[in-house]
Amino acid sequence: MDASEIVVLVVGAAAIAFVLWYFFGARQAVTAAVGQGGVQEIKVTVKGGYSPDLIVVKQGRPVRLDFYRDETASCSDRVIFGDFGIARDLPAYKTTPIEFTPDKAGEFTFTCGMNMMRGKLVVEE
Ligand SMILES: [Cu+2]
Repeated sequence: MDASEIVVLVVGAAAIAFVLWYFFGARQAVTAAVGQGGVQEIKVTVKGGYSPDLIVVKQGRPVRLDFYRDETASCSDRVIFGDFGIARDLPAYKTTPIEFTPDKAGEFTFTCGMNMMRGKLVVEE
């Protein structure tokens, strides 16, 4: 094996590591903080995506997701929780609270109106 082959191997391994990190490591699960009255509260920033995009809550307790939309791009002007029958407009540079009580456990995707931006709500029993 000469030097150029070693370089190719190292660069290849680094590229694979980057791809794994990008798709599997970048997501950070955020567990809702329980505020007054036992409401599980999470702030979500909407800017080219949802941050955080993986939210963990407990089943059967009220949840409040405060969506702050930090952009005017029309893609994100609506957020949809299809499994919970929720669709809400998100005005730009405003916080829109979405309140509901998850009555079922599981993993539920929430999306923008075009199904392009995605996040996941994990409801634990
Ligand atoms: Cu969109």
